[in-house]
Amino acid sequence: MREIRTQVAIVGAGPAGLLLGHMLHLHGIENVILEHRSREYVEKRVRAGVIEFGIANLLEEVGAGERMRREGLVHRGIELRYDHSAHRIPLSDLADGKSYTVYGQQEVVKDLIALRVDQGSPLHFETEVTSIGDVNTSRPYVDAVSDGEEIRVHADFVAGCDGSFGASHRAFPSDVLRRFERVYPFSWLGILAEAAPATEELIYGRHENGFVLYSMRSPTISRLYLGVRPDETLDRWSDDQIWDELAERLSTNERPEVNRGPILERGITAMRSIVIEPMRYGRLFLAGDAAHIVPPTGAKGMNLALADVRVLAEALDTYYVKSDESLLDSYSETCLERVWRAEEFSNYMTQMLHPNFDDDFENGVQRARLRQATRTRETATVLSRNYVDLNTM
Ligand code: RFL
Ligand code: PHB
Repeated sequence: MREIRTQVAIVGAGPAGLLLGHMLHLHGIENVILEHRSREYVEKRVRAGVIEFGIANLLEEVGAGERMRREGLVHRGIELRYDHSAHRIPLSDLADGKSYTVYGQQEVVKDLIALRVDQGSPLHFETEVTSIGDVNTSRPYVDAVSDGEEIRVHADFVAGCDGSFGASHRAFPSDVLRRFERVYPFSWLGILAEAAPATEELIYGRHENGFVLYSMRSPTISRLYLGVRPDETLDRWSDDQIWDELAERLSTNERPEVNRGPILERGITAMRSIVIEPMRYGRLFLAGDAAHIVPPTGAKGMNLALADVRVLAEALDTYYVKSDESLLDSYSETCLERVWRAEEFSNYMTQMLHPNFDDDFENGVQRARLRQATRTRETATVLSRNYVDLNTM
């Protein structure tokens, strides 16, 4: 077995693990990142697209925001569509002038990997972490396998940034860990298409057939989603059926519908809310999707992940500089307060925009919520603040 010694072992090279590695590097803290997948796979995985105001500033402050500032699309509002009419929420006007940036998660990941490679810091792809041990001692370790070779990384701390299918939380004893979960009775069918977006701002729609979202990645690439049944499969949808359904759900009396084009990518995502408490056990810290999942309706997942890492990087720096463990001790509590706020907002957006096919009372409540969000300044203000900057306000 090959043995490596470092200060912080990081499991996973998603946005959370990569930003943590970079911030620790800036603080002069040695770290090793272990990633199960290949570099190519990680850089191509199409996921989130919305970056909050404060998180965009964070990326810029740490030197990882240059291309995002150049190529990202700055948005100041969203549109809510229901009952065949369109209502703009002027997010920036209602949230102290703040805006959000549309920039693909895989672009953030590419930028962070490029920085890491330039710095020459260790980042091992195709290296699967199989277990994490001794986390309740001052010498935890991480075991991994790479191309048949076994590796043990000895570290002062372990960061579990291994996402929703990760295994790091298994190192928590079962009587310590609590898991809170809600499964929603729908999934999202998402497409990435080579087509100029027919809208300048994101559109979230509630149609009697289901949820719809019009998003984008660039002036020539659109990203759209349909709410579908939880057991839906892609083979039941031809390209034309997808476009027809999008057009129908987006139709209003006065607006353009969709611009069609070749579909580059498609996928189905189940919708869940999960929180794991606590986010720390001994010297193992969870961050990002490894600790919490939100349904994508509030666009919070990546933002939450990056915000966790900011707290963790500062806590580790304080420990190494001042031998002060107080921020490590408060890490879980500090993060969980914000995590539950994001869970609440994501749940609110999800429940408001996905019609319920079995419960007309619920449908009446949803439409009342939409009217309130679009007609009442106070409600629109809360929605705006949560949408543009929940994680750093
Ligand atoms: P990731 O990105 O899942 O990265 C975890 C990494 O860990 C690796 N891994 C392992 N490595 C080594 N050994 C093991 N045993 C390992 N097990 C796992 C994995 O290969 C992976 O590379 O987690 P991270 O860093 O916490 O980042 C979280 C975000 O990816 C996630 O929250 C967002 O994508 C959620 N999300 C959105 N978030 C937003 O903020 N705004 C959005 O607009 C938004 N839209 C979305 C989304 C997620 C979606 N899907 C597909 C779930 C839209 C969709 C459709
Ligand atoms: C996306 O562009 O992929 C996107 C945008 C907003 C969301 C979810 C996903 O709420």
